[in-house]
Amino acid sequence: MTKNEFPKGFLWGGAVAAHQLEGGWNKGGKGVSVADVMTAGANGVPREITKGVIPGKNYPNHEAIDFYDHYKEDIALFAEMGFKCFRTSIAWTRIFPNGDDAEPNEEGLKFYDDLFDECHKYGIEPVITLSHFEMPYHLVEEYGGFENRKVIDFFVKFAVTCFKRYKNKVKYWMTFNEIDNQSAFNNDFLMCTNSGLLLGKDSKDNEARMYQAAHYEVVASALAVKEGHKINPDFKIGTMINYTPVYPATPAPEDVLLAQRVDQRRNWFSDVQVWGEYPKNVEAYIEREGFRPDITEEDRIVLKEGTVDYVGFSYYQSMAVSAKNVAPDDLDDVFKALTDNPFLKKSDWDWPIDPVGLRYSLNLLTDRYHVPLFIVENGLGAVDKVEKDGSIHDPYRIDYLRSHLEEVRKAVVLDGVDLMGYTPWGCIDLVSAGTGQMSKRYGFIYVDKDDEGKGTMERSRKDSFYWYQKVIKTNGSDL
Ligand code: P53
Repeated sequence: MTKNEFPKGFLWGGAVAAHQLEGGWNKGGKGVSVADVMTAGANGVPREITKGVIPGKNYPNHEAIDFYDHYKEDIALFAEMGFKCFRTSIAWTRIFPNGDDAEPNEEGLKFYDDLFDECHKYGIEPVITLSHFEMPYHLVEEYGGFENRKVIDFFVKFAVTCFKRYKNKVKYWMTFNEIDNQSAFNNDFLMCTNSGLLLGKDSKDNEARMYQAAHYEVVASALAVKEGHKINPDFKIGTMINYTPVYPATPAPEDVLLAQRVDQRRNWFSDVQVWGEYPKNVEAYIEREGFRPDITEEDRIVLKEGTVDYVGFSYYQSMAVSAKNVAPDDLDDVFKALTDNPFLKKSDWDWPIDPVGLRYSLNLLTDRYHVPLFIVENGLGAVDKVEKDGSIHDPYRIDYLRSHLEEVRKAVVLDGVDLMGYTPWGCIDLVSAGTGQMSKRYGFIYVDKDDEGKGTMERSRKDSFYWYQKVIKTNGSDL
């Protein structure tokens, strides 16, 4: 490896999630997922979660960018950029439309067979998230989502069905996308997408509900890992967390302690999934607060038996916390601790931009977990302008990705971090998860569609497309 090159076989690619690009929400026997009952929000305006699909409302995921009917064309463009891998998810509702169906839906299974075949045609390795904010809505209505132990079995059945069907087509898996997002237990969107929990206006005990649901989820994940390794011992099955390093606002010891506490509250999910047991601080907190009444000895054994092979994570930003907002011992909702970091610029959606934080995270996760890492999301949501001649100049996106990749390279080359690959988020423009907008774009490939759902759906290459093509071609030595 020369000084500036990434390791041989490094998995360069891009990342998406089924519900954010496929569309075809009711095609091919697909059932309604939680993403199908979320309306379009805006910058700072949360998405509404409706009770079922209500006619006349704007549900941007229903059509999304119609990857369902465009995937061949889109994968050809990924291949043109030189992708070695492509991260997407399997929409649970294409396989089990209601979640509790006795038999899987063959048409849904066939869709992913074709999609994976199309990837392999170009030597692109699929990297698959099993559950990326796409739980069958029926499981929410009928069972209360992951608050119900029965949902573990439904998830495991879904996972095993996929593992068996695609055992020769998919090697890299992740169980739940950003499983740690639910640490924001007062956030309607994140609780619904992570665990199928509906909070409601007068909802009490959100924190207790989260710890119970999340426990069932880590058990479900461990069972899936265990079964997956039996089906194909070569599978690499990872966790997937939204890693956001936590900085103390100042060197005041209370700030430092608070930063540690916030990190503990957010990042225990992957601790359990990598170590096979809960960290002491979480056990103590749960005990003290009386959360998570249902945990069995058998669960603890399963957690030990189903530890993950790698840590996949998204990286967008860092956070800073101040004990002026909340004392370390009074911390419950981590959002209360947040403060501005005056050293960082922000995106148009107010996400602090912190490339060095990515190097810091790669080192921290390596020291903490001793397993390979995989950056499965990173990127800048921005408004793009199409010029009269059809070109799209997005130097801000190139700058963002370049500055992050420079830090990644240092982590790999100088610090010895074992990194499997890099898949920037939304390699093709898609529906924003947080806001439901099309105008918050991440792609190298532009899709002609606006927030009202209007446009030709035509795909075109942005400047960043050619930049990323060069990055891959030179294995990261020319950023
Ligand atoms: P968007 C924030 C809010 C919702 C989902 O986000 C998130 C995050 C980021 O921490 O997680 C991931 O679309 C997620 C993707 C999502 C991406 O971030 O709100 O895994 O599904 O699209 C970017 O700009």
